[in-house]
Amino acid sequence: MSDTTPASMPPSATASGPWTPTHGAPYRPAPYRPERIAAEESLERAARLRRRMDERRTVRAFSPDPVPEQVLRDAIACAATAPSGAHQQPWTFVLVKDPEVRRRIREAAEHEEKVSYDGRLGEEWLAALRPLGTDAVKAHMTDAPALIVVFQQRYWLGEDGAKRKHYYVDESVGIAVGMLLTALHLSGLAALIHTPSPMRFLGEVLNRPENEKAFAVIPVGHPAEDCEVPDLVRKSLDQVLVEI
Ligand code: IYR
Repeated sequence: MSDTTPASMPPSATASGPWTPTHGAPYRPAPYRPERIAAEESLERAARLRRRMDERRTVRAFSPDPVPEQVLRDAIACAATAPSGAHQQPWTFVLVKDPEVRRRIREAAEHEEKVSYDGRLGEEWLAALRPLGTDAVKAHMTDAPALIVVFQQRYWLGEDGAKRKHYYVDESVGIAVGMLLTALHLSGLAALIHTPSPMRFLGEVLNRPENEKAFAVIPVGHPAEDCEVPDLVRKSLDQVLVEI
C-alpha cells in the first residue's frame, strides 16, 4: 500500500507486474474492509452522480482537439476493473491514435455501413434509427483524436496455442464498456459507442489474434463546437424500476 492510501482503503487489486491466469489455483481469501460511509453522505453522492450521469450524451460530432492520453489510459484501467465471468477479464482495449489507422478503420466501417443503410438493416431497423439521425458517414472516426476498439477474448489462448473456455464473455465485456463510458464521461470526455456490422475488419486492420472478436469502436474526444444531439428524453425511473 502506498503512503498516500488511507488506512481504510483496500489495496489495489490491479497487478503491477504481468498478470497470470488463476485457472485451477486454490481459493485464496483476502480481507476486504472498505470504509462504510454515513447514509447522508451516501445519499448526497448518489444524487450528485445521478445528475452527472444524466448529463452524458452520445456524441457523433467531434472536435479534432487532442485529449490527454493519460485520461484515456486511466479510463481504460477503470473499465478493466469490471467484474467478469470467473475473473477471466476477457477483454482487450486497442487505443488507436494513429490518424492513418483511424482513416483505414473509417473507410472499412463506411463500406459496411453503406450496405447496411442501403437495405441490409431492413425497414423496421431503419425506422428505429431515424430519430437518432445516424447515417453511413462516420466522420467521427477520423475527427475524434482517438478510437478505443474493444475486443472480446472469446476464449483464452496460451502462447503455445492451448485454448480454454471463457465464461459470460458478452456480459463481462458489456459491463466493462459501461464502466469505460462512465469513466470517460466523468473525466470530461465525450464518446460514441459505434458497432459497425459486420466488424470482422477491425481484427484484420488491428492485427488481433484469432481468439479476439471486435465488440465496439468508441471514438473519444470533445464535442465539435457546433455539435448537436437528438432531442430525446430518457425513460423515467418509474418506467424502468420495479420494486417488490
Ligand atoms: N451500426 C450502424 C447502425 C446503428 C445501429 C444502432 I442499434 C444504433 O443505435 C445506431 C446505429 C451505425 O453505426 O450507423
